Amino acid sequence: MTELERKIKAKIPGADTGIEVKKSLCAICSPGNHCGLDVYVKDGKILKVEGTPEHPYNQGHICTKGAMNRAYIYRKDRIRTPLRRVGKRGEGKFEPITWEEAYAEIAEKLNRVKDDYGANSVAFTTGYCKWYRPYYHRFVYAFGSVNYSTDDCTCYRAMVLANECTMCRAQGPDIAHTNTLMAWAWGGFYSDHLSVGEVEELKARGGKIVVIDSRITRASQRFADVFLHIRPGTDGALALGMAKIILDNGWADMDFIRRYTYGFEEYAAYVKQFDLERVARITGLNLADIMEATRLFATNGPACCNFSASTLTQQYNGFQTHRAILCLLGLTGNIDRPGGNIPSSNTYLCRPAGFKSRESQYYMEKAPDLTQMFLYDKFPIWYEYCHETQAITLADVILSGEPYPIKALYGVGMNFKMYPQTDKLVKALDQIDFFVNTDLFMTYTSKFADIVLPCCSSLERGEFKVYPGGYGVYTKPVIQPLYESKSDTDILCELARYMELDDPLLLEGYEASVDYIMQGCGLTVEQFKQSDLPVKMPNAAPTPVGTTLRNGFTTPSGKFEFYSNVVARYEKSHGLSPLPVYIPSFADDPSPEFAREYPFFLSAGCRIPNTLHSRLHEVPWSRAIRPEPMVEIHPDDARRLDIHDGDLVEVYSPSGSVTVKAMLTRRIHTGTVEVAHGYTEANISQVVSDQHQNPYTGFPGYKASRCNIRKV
Ligand SMILES: Nc1nc2c(c(=O)[nH]1)N[C@H]1C(S)=C(S)[C@@H](COP(=O)(O)OP(=O)(O)OC[C@H]3O[C@@H](n4cnc5c(=O)[nH]c(N)nc54)[C@H](O)[C@@H]3O)O[C@H]1N2
Ligand SMILES: Nc1nc2c(c(=O)[nH]1)N[C@H]1C(S)=C(S)[C@@H](COP(=O)(O)OP(=O)(O)OC[C@H]3O[C@@H](n4cnc5c(=O)[nH]c(N)nc54)[C@H](O)[C@@H]3O)O[C@H]1N2
Ligand SMILES: [Mo]
Repeated sequence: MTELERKIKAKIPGADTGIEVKKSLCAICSPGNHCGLDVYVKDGKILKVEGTPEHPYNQGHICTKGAMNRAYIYRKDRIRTPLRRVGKRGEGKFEPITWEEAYAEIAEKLNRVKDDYGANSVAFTTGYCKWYRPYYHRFVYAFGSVNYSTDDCTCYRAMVLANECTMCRAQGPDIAHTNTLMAWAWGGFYSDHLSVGEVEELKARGGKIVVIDSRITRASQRFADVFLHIRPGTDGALALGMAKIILDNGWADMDFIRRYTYGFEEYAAYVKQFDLERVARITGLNLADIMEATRLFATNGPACCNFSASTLTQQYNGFQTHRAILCLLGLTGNIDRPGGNIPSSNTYLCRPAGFKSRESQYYMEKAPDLTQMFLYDKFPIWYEYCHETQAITLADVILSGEPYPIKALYGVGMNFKMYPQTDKLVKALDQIDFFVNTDLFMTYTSKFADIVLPCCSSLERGEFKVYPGGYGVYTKPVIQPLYESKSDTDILCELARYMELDDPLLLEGYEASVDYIMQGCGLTVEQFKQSDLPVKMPNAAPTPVGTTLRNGFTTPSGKFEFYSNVVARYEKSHGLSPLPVYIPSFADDPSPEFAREYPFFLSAGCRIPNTLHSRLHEVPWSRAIRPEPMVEIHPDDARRLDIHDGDLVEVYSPSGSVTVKAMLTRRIHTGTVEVAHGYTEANISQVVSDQHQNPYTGFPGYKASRCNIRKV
């Protein structure tokens, strides 16, 4: 009996079941997780999934979403064949076509736009899915267009830009060796389940935890020694106020500041404005709590802080809020030392794994003239560091035809609902001649496409993935792709052949590209495929703590920059500030009339445990947990507006509205409302203006934008 058979027998006693347990990974949620899965398969069908106990990363754990893999993969709206639109855009009428017809038509149309208008007139974009990105990026550059964009235009990248302008690209908290954690806008229980374990351990060994959140959460209730229940969008003021307290009390690490930092004098002078009373007024917190949180952080070190992948940066002041928080770590010397925040380098797909790959070289060697990206002049910090178009204002670019017409749009997992003021983008589509989308499901967005291509899920394909600790894995399909679906990289490769792209490596396919990217790491795709589980890379060598302090930061001064030399270049031209300033979340429209008409602050998309963005709302199991989209309202506001639990309420702004049921809760502040995102029947992104953008990064203000509510 094989080990596998023994395992099945142990789990299903007495059975000669014909069931095989195969290894794969769950790609439903962020690339930061991608937990190992044991998939039970019989007759080519998935029966159920469990976490893989011997997987080095998740060690058997999976979350609510991971447990839904089977229901997700067998969603009723899986696309079965390539489709050509026969009805109006959005109507959902299609005819099935063959892959050959689809490729031929796409190749012909895209190459025609390139001939008539130039390659940049085809915009390429992708949603949240990450696994095919380097391959897709190179595909776009091989075609000759600079217009490659991803969900980075609203997620993660702004935090990375703030890191880069302050210290280095990637960094993270060393919770295993810390004494105090600042859990700042940390949604671990819902958004990052594997991060909870080490916080539990910190608590168990007597460490201190400060939770700073705009709602009462499971983390605030379970972990907080001090809980700062802050008003949304005011975190920058809190961070600067904490800096003043640290300086006034002599808690700053002056030795660290002298040796490793730049611009301290200017920063210290600026934070003087943030006295405790003013900060308490702005944030809605009480003085004693702010004092106590600051004391713990500054005197019970080493201390560290999680990073907020999107929440704190999806705000008008987001970039500077993240910088202000980093500056607290610099001020107390909690950088690149055990228990502080440690610089790291990403290996592949935003994951640090302790070895280097040639990921960016792989696509950058084909890059066209990047200064031709649209909005190049508008968000200089973005374009300083990022090799992608900031796509949030895609609708404006299409509608204005500036700086050049966009005639075709090629989407891979594109989801309009990710974009603020979604209807504007939908309207802009009228001016696009040709739109292709690739997805597993017939989504709201795909209904607008001229050609829809069916891709398959992670359990139906092979993909490469790295994990912390020096691991890499190349998965094998556990079932055949359903219907006529294919893996995204196979689709792109076959299309590249039809388009006659001049790129032999790309035409060789995904595996050859992975080999190119991982060259020098010690293993090839063929060798990875020998193992069902992640294998340790022979050449993995984690960077020791303290290396960055020794070698210097990646800023222009080589120091930790309180005063950013890169931002300073755009101070006069763009009105940007080199210091981590606090600007209220409605500085772009501070008029009293606007505040009167739209008195509520909206959080448009707090994470909920039963879905990832739009992906699981259509899975019945997930719907059963939360059958309808809801707006959360504080009971005091509800009483004033005569709103009761379950009443229909319109949430609106000048940009749009949704009508949803009210859910009364004391977890949030009065004057704020929260609506989860990704629902087709109530798309909250619609209510957020696409012009309400962070001036440094272009990120939309999904958190703390203004709205009003009324009973309908
Ligand atoms: N209102 C609001 N909007 C937001 C946010 C918010 O908080 N509030 N958050 C922003 C953030 S942080 C992010 S990351 C984005 C997420 O943005 P989205 O891109 O909207 O994320 P998803 O809905 O997960 O995925 C998009 C599409 O990819 C498809 N898909 C899944 N797997 C695959 C695959 O393997 N291949 C292909 N081709 N397609 C696949 C899914 O079916 C789905 O239709 O949303 C942003 N938009
Ligand atoms: N279940 C689930 N998990 C996900 C996702 C998902 O859609 N569903 N999406 C994935 C993606 S793409 C991302 S980017 C991450 C995001 O992951 P997180 O950053 O964890 O996202 P949120 O849960 O929106 O926000 C975290 C916490 O910040 C709080 N918060 C909101 N506004 C403010 C504010 O102004 N100040 C402060 N101090 N706190 C605030 C929220 O109440 C919440 O408790 O999640 C990933 N994981
Ligand atoms: Mo995200």
